[in-house]
Amino acid sequence: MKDIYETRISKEHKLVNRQDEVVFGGLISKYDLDFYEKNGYLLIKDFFNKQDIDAALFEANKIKDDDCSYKNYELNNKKVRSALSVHNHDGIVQLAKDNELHDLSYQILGGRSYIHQSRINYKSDSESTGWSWHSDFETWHAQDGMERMMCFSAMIPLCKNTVENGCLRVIPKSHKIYYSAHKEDNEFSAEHNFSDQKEGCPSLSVIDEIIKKFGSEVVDVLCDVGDLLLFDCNIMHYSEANKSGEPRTNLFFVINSMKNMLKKPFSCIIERPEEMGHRKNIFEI
Ligand code: 6CS
Ligand code: FE
Repeated sequence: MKDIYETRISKEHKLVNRQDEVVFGGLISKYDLDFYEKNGYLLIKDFFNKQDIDAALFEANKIKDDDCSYKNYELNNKKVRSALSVHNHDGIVQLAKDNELHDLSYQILGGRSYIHQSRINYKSDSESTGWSWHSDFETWHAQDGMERMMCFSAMIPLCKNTVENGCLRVIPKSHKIYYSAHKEDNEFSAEHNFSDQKEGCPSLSVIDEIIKKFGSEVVDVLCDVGDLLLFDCNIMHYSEANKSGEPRTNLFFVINSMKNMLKKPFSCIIERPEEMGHRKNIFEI
């Protein structure tokens, strides 16, 4: 079958139109899914109660220092960058089971869904690095075998997100175009790409082209504790390092449609570890 989101195959990159809906269940909702459909993200204020978020932050700090969780490390100083497959932990699982979040997922994806990836990103101090410009979907397609764009991230800030501490930055509307990446001369390991993405990232001139194409500006997504940020799997985003002097911790559930469960990676020989893209341990939403 033809791969409609081919990437990392040819020497040249391409920008191609998205072939999938953004909201599969219709736009009538008490939340502004019309905004989500058009812009590729939606910040919902005061979605969770603060005690639940405090419990999740407490657990996130415990996970950072435990010996059993799967973690990814900063390349320069070997400090913990992310912990993966965290959704079954006490203090976190109740957020993954939140009924309102489940209703939203059903509405966006038009049916049943599951957690493709859950992670905590720790930007602990000034030495923790940000993330380069990318579309998550490009990575998940190439490296995990996610075929279609029927997936989104639910980001739950466990700390306030500010410009100084490296909040997420997005290009509104960019989820409607797909960056089909050029093939790099070298292949990097799953771990290396997670710590410092070397494959699939567009150059700054491509980013400028996308910004001009949509007449958008880069938006700093400022969040408070209790907020929920939804963003489409294909929105172009990045984030800066944390320059605030205080740690900044965010929790993510990546929610994929049951109709879109992983196939073989589309542009990579070896499947990534289970913790980076669930195939066996399916947590239904
Ligand atoms: O490789 C991944 O799955 C992760 N990497 C990036 C750059 N974005 C999101 C994702 O969790
Ligand atoms: Fe990302």
